[in-house]
Amino acid sequence: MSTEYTYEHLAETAKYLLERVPFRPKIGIICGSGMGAYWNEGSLAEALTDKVVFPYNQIPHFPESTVEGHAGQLVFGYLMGVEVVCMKGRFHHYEGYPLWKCSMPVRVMKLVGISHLIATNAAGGLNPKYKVGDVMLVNDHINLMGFSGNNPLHGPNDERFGPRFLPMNRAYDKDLIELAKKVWDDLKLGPIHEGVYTCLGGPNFETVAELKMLQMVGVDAVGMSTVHEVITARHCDLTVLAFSLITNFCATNYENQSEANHEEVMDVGKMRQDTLATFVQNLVLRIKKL
Ligand code: R1P
Repeated sequence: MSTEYTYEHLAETAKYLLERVPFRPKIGIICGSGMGAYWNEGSLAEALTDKVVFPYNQIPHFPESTVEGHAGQLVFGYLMGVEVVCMKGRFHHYEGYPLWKCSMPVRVMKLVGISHLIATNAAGGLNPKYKVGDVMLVNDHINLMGFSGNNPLHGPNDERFGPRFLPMNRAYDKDLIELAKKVWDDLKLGPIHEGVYTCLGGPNFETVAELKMLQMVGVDAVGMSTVHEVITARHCDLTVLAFSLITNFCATNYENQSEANHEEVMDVGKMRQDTLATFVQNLVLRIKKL
């Protein structure tokens, strides 16, 4: 973590929030582009009761959302009676933020008391079995930006957050994946996938050659987030579940005339928001019982 935000800075942020929220959340939920980051009506954050809402620009030491139309709110509340905190919108590297800044809210959520993190994202499907609107539980990732040393944990390590060196081979909790599959099946929501996610820097979508390469190395879904948040979450010992909503299918040949665009990503998110909200509501109920 950069020395710009010390443990004390983030403890100050957590104190500010805790002084204004009458309960402690158990589960943190990052609502990405496919889950109401950009809209209110029908979004998961809207379903919370007894909400306490903090616009990001009013939280001490928090970055500001720069994506147009991006809500940028931290919402505390109850989901099916379970204490949660939702990030309504996240920070991306392409907005100009270093990765440690993109993922600092994960540390803040840890400091306000969460033990579990549910990270959601919108992603392009590379696995030919996937269809637009499908959900993929992330069972692993490839930290491509990390290959060149761009890592949220780069810089001095503060042991109060976690160790200098950390394993990542069990980053996505197997029990939570099984629980999520069971919840999905019990709700009879159709097929659900498990696969490998990767994050590129964005903001441009991928070239055909890049997508072909990613497919070759075993990537099932590609986006521009989540990986650095999960690294930061595992560093401070949070139990992690992540899933991708497949919002577009990646063109891996030059004959395909379709072009990825953000409007399509949001449209598919809106189309699937009720299903995903039902899924997450039932999931948090089950996690609470663990
Ligand atoms: C592109 O449409 C946007 O959707 C995804 C990409 O990362 C990018 O920001 O958003 P989330 O990963 O925040 O869901």
